[in-house]
Formats: sequence, structure tokens, C-alpha cells
Amino acid sequence: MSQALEGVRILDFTHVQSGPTCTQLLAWFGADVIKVERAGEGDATRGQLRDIPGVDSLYFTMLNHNKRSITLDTKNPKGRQVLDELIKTCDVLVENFAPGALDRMGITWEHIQKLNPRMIVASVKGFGPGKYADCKVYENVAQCAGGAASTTGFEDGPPMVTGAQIGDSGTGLHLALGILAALFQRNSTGRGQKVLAPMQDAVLNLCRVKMRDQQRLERTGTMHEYPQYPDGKFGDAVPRAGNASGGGQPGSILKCKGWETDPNAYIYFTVQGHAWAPICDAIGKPEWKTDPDYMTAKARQPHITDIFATIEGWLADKTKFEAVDILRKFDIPCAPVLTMKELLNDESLRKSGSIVEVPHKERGTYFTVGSPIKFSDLKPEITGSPLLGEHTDDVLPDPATGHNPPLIHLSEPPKLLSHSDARLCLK
Ligand code: CAO
Repeated sequence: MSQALEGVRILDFTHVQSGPTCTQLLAWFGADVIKVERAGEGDATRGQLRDIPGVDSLYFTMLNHNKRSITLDTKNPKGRQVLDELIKTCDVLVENFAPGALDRMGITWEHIQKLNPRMIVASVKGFGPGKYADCKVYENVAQCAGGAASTTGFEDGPPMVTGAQIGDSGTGLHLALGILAALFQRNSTGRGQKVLAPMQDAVLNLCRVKMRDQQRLERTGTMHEYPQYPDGKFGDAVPRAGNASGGGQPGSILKCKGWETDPNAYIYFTVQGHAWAPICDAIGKPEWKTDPDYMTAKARQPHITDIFATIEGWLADKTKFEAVDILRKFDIPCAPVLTMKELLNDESLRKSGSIVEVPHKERGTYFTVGSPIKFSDLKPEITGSPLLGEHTDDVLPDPATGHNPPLIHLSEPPKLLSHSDARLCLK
């Protein structure tokens, strides 16, 4: 079975997390991703947060599967020459250098256009055009700049960043989508284009419900689903909502048996409007079904905190798993708060390929997150990340002859199409 992006060749100048997430996705789906790194250190994450001395860190390996790695000094004239040849033969250049770094290497948009007008140049930057365009940015900086931190956490605490890497991986996803759209558009225009995914904008996009709430707040001065309602005060900006659901259905994190000693003995419980009767039955409060104070969502809202307290009483002698097993029988949307340890050993995720064990040449096998996107035909097969420069000899010219073998030489005779065939396929 061929892979969806077979024949698409990506020149991968990405590092750390945001860019590598993007190119890893494309590699999973069949693109030939050639990661260009500096000799010596390579991508800084190879050496960061190491758990085995001298071996590529999980930080690196888990973001760079299915790629090939070459080392190239792009500031050296010979390296630049080689790079120019690579630009001629690739479809997409992806980068997340600091603003201006690509230009400082001499790889300007105009230069790329001259060499390969079909090339798509895709970038992650911290900010889009504007007064912060020159700033370097990391994950939590983006979470603060994009509205996530001011709207996360509890009312009486400071702004809070979230563990989900919405700034880095979130932006990588956005960029991957932009690249696919540009490849598709190239079919009709024959031209490449620039694609930019600023991290601030990507985080904002993921926080769009909070911008919805800002406008609701400005119009009505209140929001009934927030914990500040009815007794607390609203200011002029969307407040932090703790664990309130943020959607049309009230919800909260509730304590289960053992919460006193287990920091994750909790479930998320959602009070879906039409599921009110089953909720009452499930928690042993059938009288609430006909009580006017509880019958409608509007009637319930002023005492939603007491309702959750009652449900917590019902949960007191049940583990999070026991509780969820009961509640799911009543079709109540809920979940145990799962730890990474529990997820790593989750049978369904292992079976579906969302958690996979991957071999690595130096570290042995380890677990990683496989493709969270499932297809009926395409079956992404996750392979180990490359060692630094592992494929330099396959991809670059033989130093002895200078120009042979061909600059792009596929040593493993894979299912990959030749470059010209691939281009025809993309037309
Ligand atoms: N050969 C020669 N030089 C190379 C090279 C190569 N193969 N690869 C990189 N370099 C050079 C770059 O050209 C740059 O040189 P100049 O400073 O002279 O232009 C230098 O290495 C460092 O690149 P950088 O500025 O991108 O790296 P940094 O560690 O200083 O900054 C980061 C890292 C992430 C803050 C910055 O790249 C950035 O803001 N990127 C955009 C936003 C982003 O993606 N952030 C998310 C990162 S994940 O949390």
C-alpha cells in the first residue's frame, strides 16, 4: 500500500519542538523528510533532558521519527552549494529558526524562487508581522502571548500554562495543514508559496472559545457557566474558569475514593442537559428529575456547585475507574483523570497504534505516541529517529568525486517514486 505523501520531498530545517512536530507528521504520512543539522551538536534537543548518557534524548527521538538526517554547514560556501542543489530537488522547505536566520544564511525567498519556483517555504515563528516579529519564542511564551495562560488556572491563582504543548505541537499541526494546502494549490498554479504559522496565532486559534467569551462578557457583563457566577465578580476580561467546562454543558473535576493520597483520583463529570434524568438515576437522586429547582439547566445553574458536591458524595466510595464504568452505562460523558503511567499502559491506545514501541539504534526500544489520526487505507508505520548525520552519505555527493552519486540518492530502494514521477503525481 503506497503512503499518502509518497514522492513529496521535504527539506527539514526544523529544530526543538514546533517545526519537528510538523515534519514528523508529514514523514508519518509518507513524505521523504531530510533533516538538515549542524555537525557536532545537531538539533539541540538531541542532548537535552537525556535519560541515557551519550544517547539521543527521548525529547529528540519522539519528535523526529521516520526522518533522515544529514549534517551540513549552510554558512560554508560549499555547504551552501549543496543546499542549493537540495532546494532544486525538494518540494517543501520547513524551518523554525529565529526570525531572519534563513535570510542571514543567504537562503532568501527570492533565491529559493530562482532555484525552484515550485518550492513551498513553510515557517514557524513566534509572532506574525508586527512589533514582536523579531522575537524568539518558546512554548510557554506562546501560551502567554496567545491567551491560554490568562484563561487557565483558578480564579484566585496566577495565570497558568498547560502541559499540552499547544504553542509548539499545536503550531506544528497548523503548519502541516498549511503545507498540505499549499501542495494542493500548487497542483493548479504550478507555483510554490510561503506558509507562515506564528505560535501566538496558533495558540489564539486554539483559544477561540475564550475570545467568544470575551465578546459575550462585553455584551452581557456575566457568563453563567463560569464559577464566578452568581456570587463572584466579573472584570472586563475573560477570567480563569478553574475546571468549569467552558462549553454549553456544565462540568467539573470531582474527587473519587482515595483522592486524599492519590493526586489523580478524580474524574471529569459533564452534566449534559438531556442526560439529566440518567444522571439522577445514576447517583441515586431520582427526586431531582421532577424537582423544579433541578429540572432545567437554567434552574440548576445557580446551585451547580452543590450538585457537584452531591455527586462527590456519591463518588466517595468508588475509584475513578469504578465510577466511570457505572456512569458510562448511563451514557454520561465522563472520564477518569489518567496519568501518563496509565496511558502508557493503555491497551486500547496500544492496539490502535496511538502508543507504539519503536526500536532505536542506540537506546534500544522505547514508547512513543503514534499517529493520532486514523485512516482506512493509510497505515502510518512509525520508525526510529535518525542518528545525527546518519544519511549524509546517502543524500549528499561523494566527497571523493564531488558530484557523484546524484545529490539525492535513495540508498534503501524504497517504495518511493523518483522525483520526476512524484512531481507528475502531484500535478
Ligand atoms: N549550518 C550553519 N548554521 C546553522 C545551521 C546549519 N546547518 N543550522 C542552524 N544554524 C544557525 C542559524 O543560521 C542561526 O545563526 P544566526 O544566529 O547567525 O542567524 C543559529 O544557528 C541559531 O539559530 P536560532 O537562532 O534559530 O537558534 P536559537 O537556539 O538561538 O533559538 C529558538 C531557538 C527556538 C528560540 C528560535 O529558533 C525561534 O524563536 N524559532 C522560531 C519560533 C519557534 O519555533 N519556537 C519554538 C521552538 S520549540 O519550543
